[in-house]
Amino acid sequence: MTIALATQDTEQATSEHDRSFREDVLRGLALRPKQLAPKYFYDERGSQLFDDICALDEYYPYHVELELLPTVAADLSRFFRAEKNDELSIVEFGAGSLRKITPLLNNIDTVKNLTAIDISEEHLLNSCAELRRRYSGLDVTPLAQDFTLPLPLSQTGLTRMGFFPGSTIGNLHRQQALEFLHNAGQTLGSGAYLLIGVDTKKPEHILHQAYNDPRGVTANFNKNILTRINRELDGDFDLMHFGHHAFYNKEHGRIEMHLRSLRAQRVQIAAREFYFAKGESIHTENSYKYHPSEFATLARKAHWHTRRLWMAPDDLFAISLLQYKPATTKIDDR
Ligand code: AVI
Repeated sequence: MTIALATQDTEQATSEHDRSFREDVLRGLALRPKQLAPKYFYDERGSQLFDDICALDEYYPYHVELELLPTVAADLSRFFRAEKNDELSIVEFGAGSLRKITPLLNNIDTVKNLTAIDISEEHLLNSCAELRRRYSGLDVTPLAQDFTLPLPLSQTGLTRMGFFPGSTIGNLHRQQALEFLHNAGQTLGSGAYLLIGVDTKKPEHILHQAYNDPRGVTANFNKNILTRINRELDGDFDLMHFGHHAFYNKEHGRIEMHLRSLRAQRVQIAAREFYFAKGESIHTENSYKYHPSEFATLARKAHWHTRRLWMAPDDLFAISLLQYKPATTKIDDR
């Protein structure tokens, strides 16, 4: 049975993941400036905190994309009919709570199966179980893995469409984003589609509010990475002595999140000592914002061609349908 097999496979992946977590943390905190990879935010608690962020009015990317998706899905349904793609297989990268898939499943009646990939296993299994209850005819396979890597997917004979909502691609550096797009192309195959949500450049005060909510949910999400290090790597971070710091870096076109040491302090992790000067920060996340044309150029470098583009009101968010054509095959590139 697909689900049991996928779960078995993930056991090995989980221990590899634990090892790389330790190595990445020790390496990242030895760098100047210190840094931690944002993928490590998402343990069970971190995933829950991210869901809480999505419930905030200030965090517009979530609401704006969700409001746009039914229109996108209705257009897609027509698009695939016109392209004579009868049945669809969707692969969601970084599936999380699987809430964004609902407008697609409600509007496109040709989706036969869904492979949901996410690094947070427990959260993923719960979300998949819920989805199976709601869509009884849908074949749902969870894969608890790092979605940025190429994955061997079994052949279905159906038209494949990757789904990467939420502007999670913004959390990757440009080079990493290119690698992701390249790997997604390898995973999905030539001719496959990718529906991707990308946050846009916009007035700074909107961005600032989205990453500095007054209730401090984003601050807790940021600090949770320290709690995780304490628990999983025998660390002794005192969360009271670190502050959340998020700002828009105009030169790089990205929101940066940091954890700032509020005093000079020493921290032990996995029997190693790290010194923090007062005001020194750990860079925990980038969230790149793209003009749609900037993103189309990036995607094309990885052989993904823009077939459709939907913009949210006030250009607050963009959703693109890309198609993968790695060789010389010509496609309609409107
Ligand atoms: C998951 N990702 C797209 C979010 C973002 O906006 O970059 C993560 C996040 N960080 C702080 N708030 C939300």
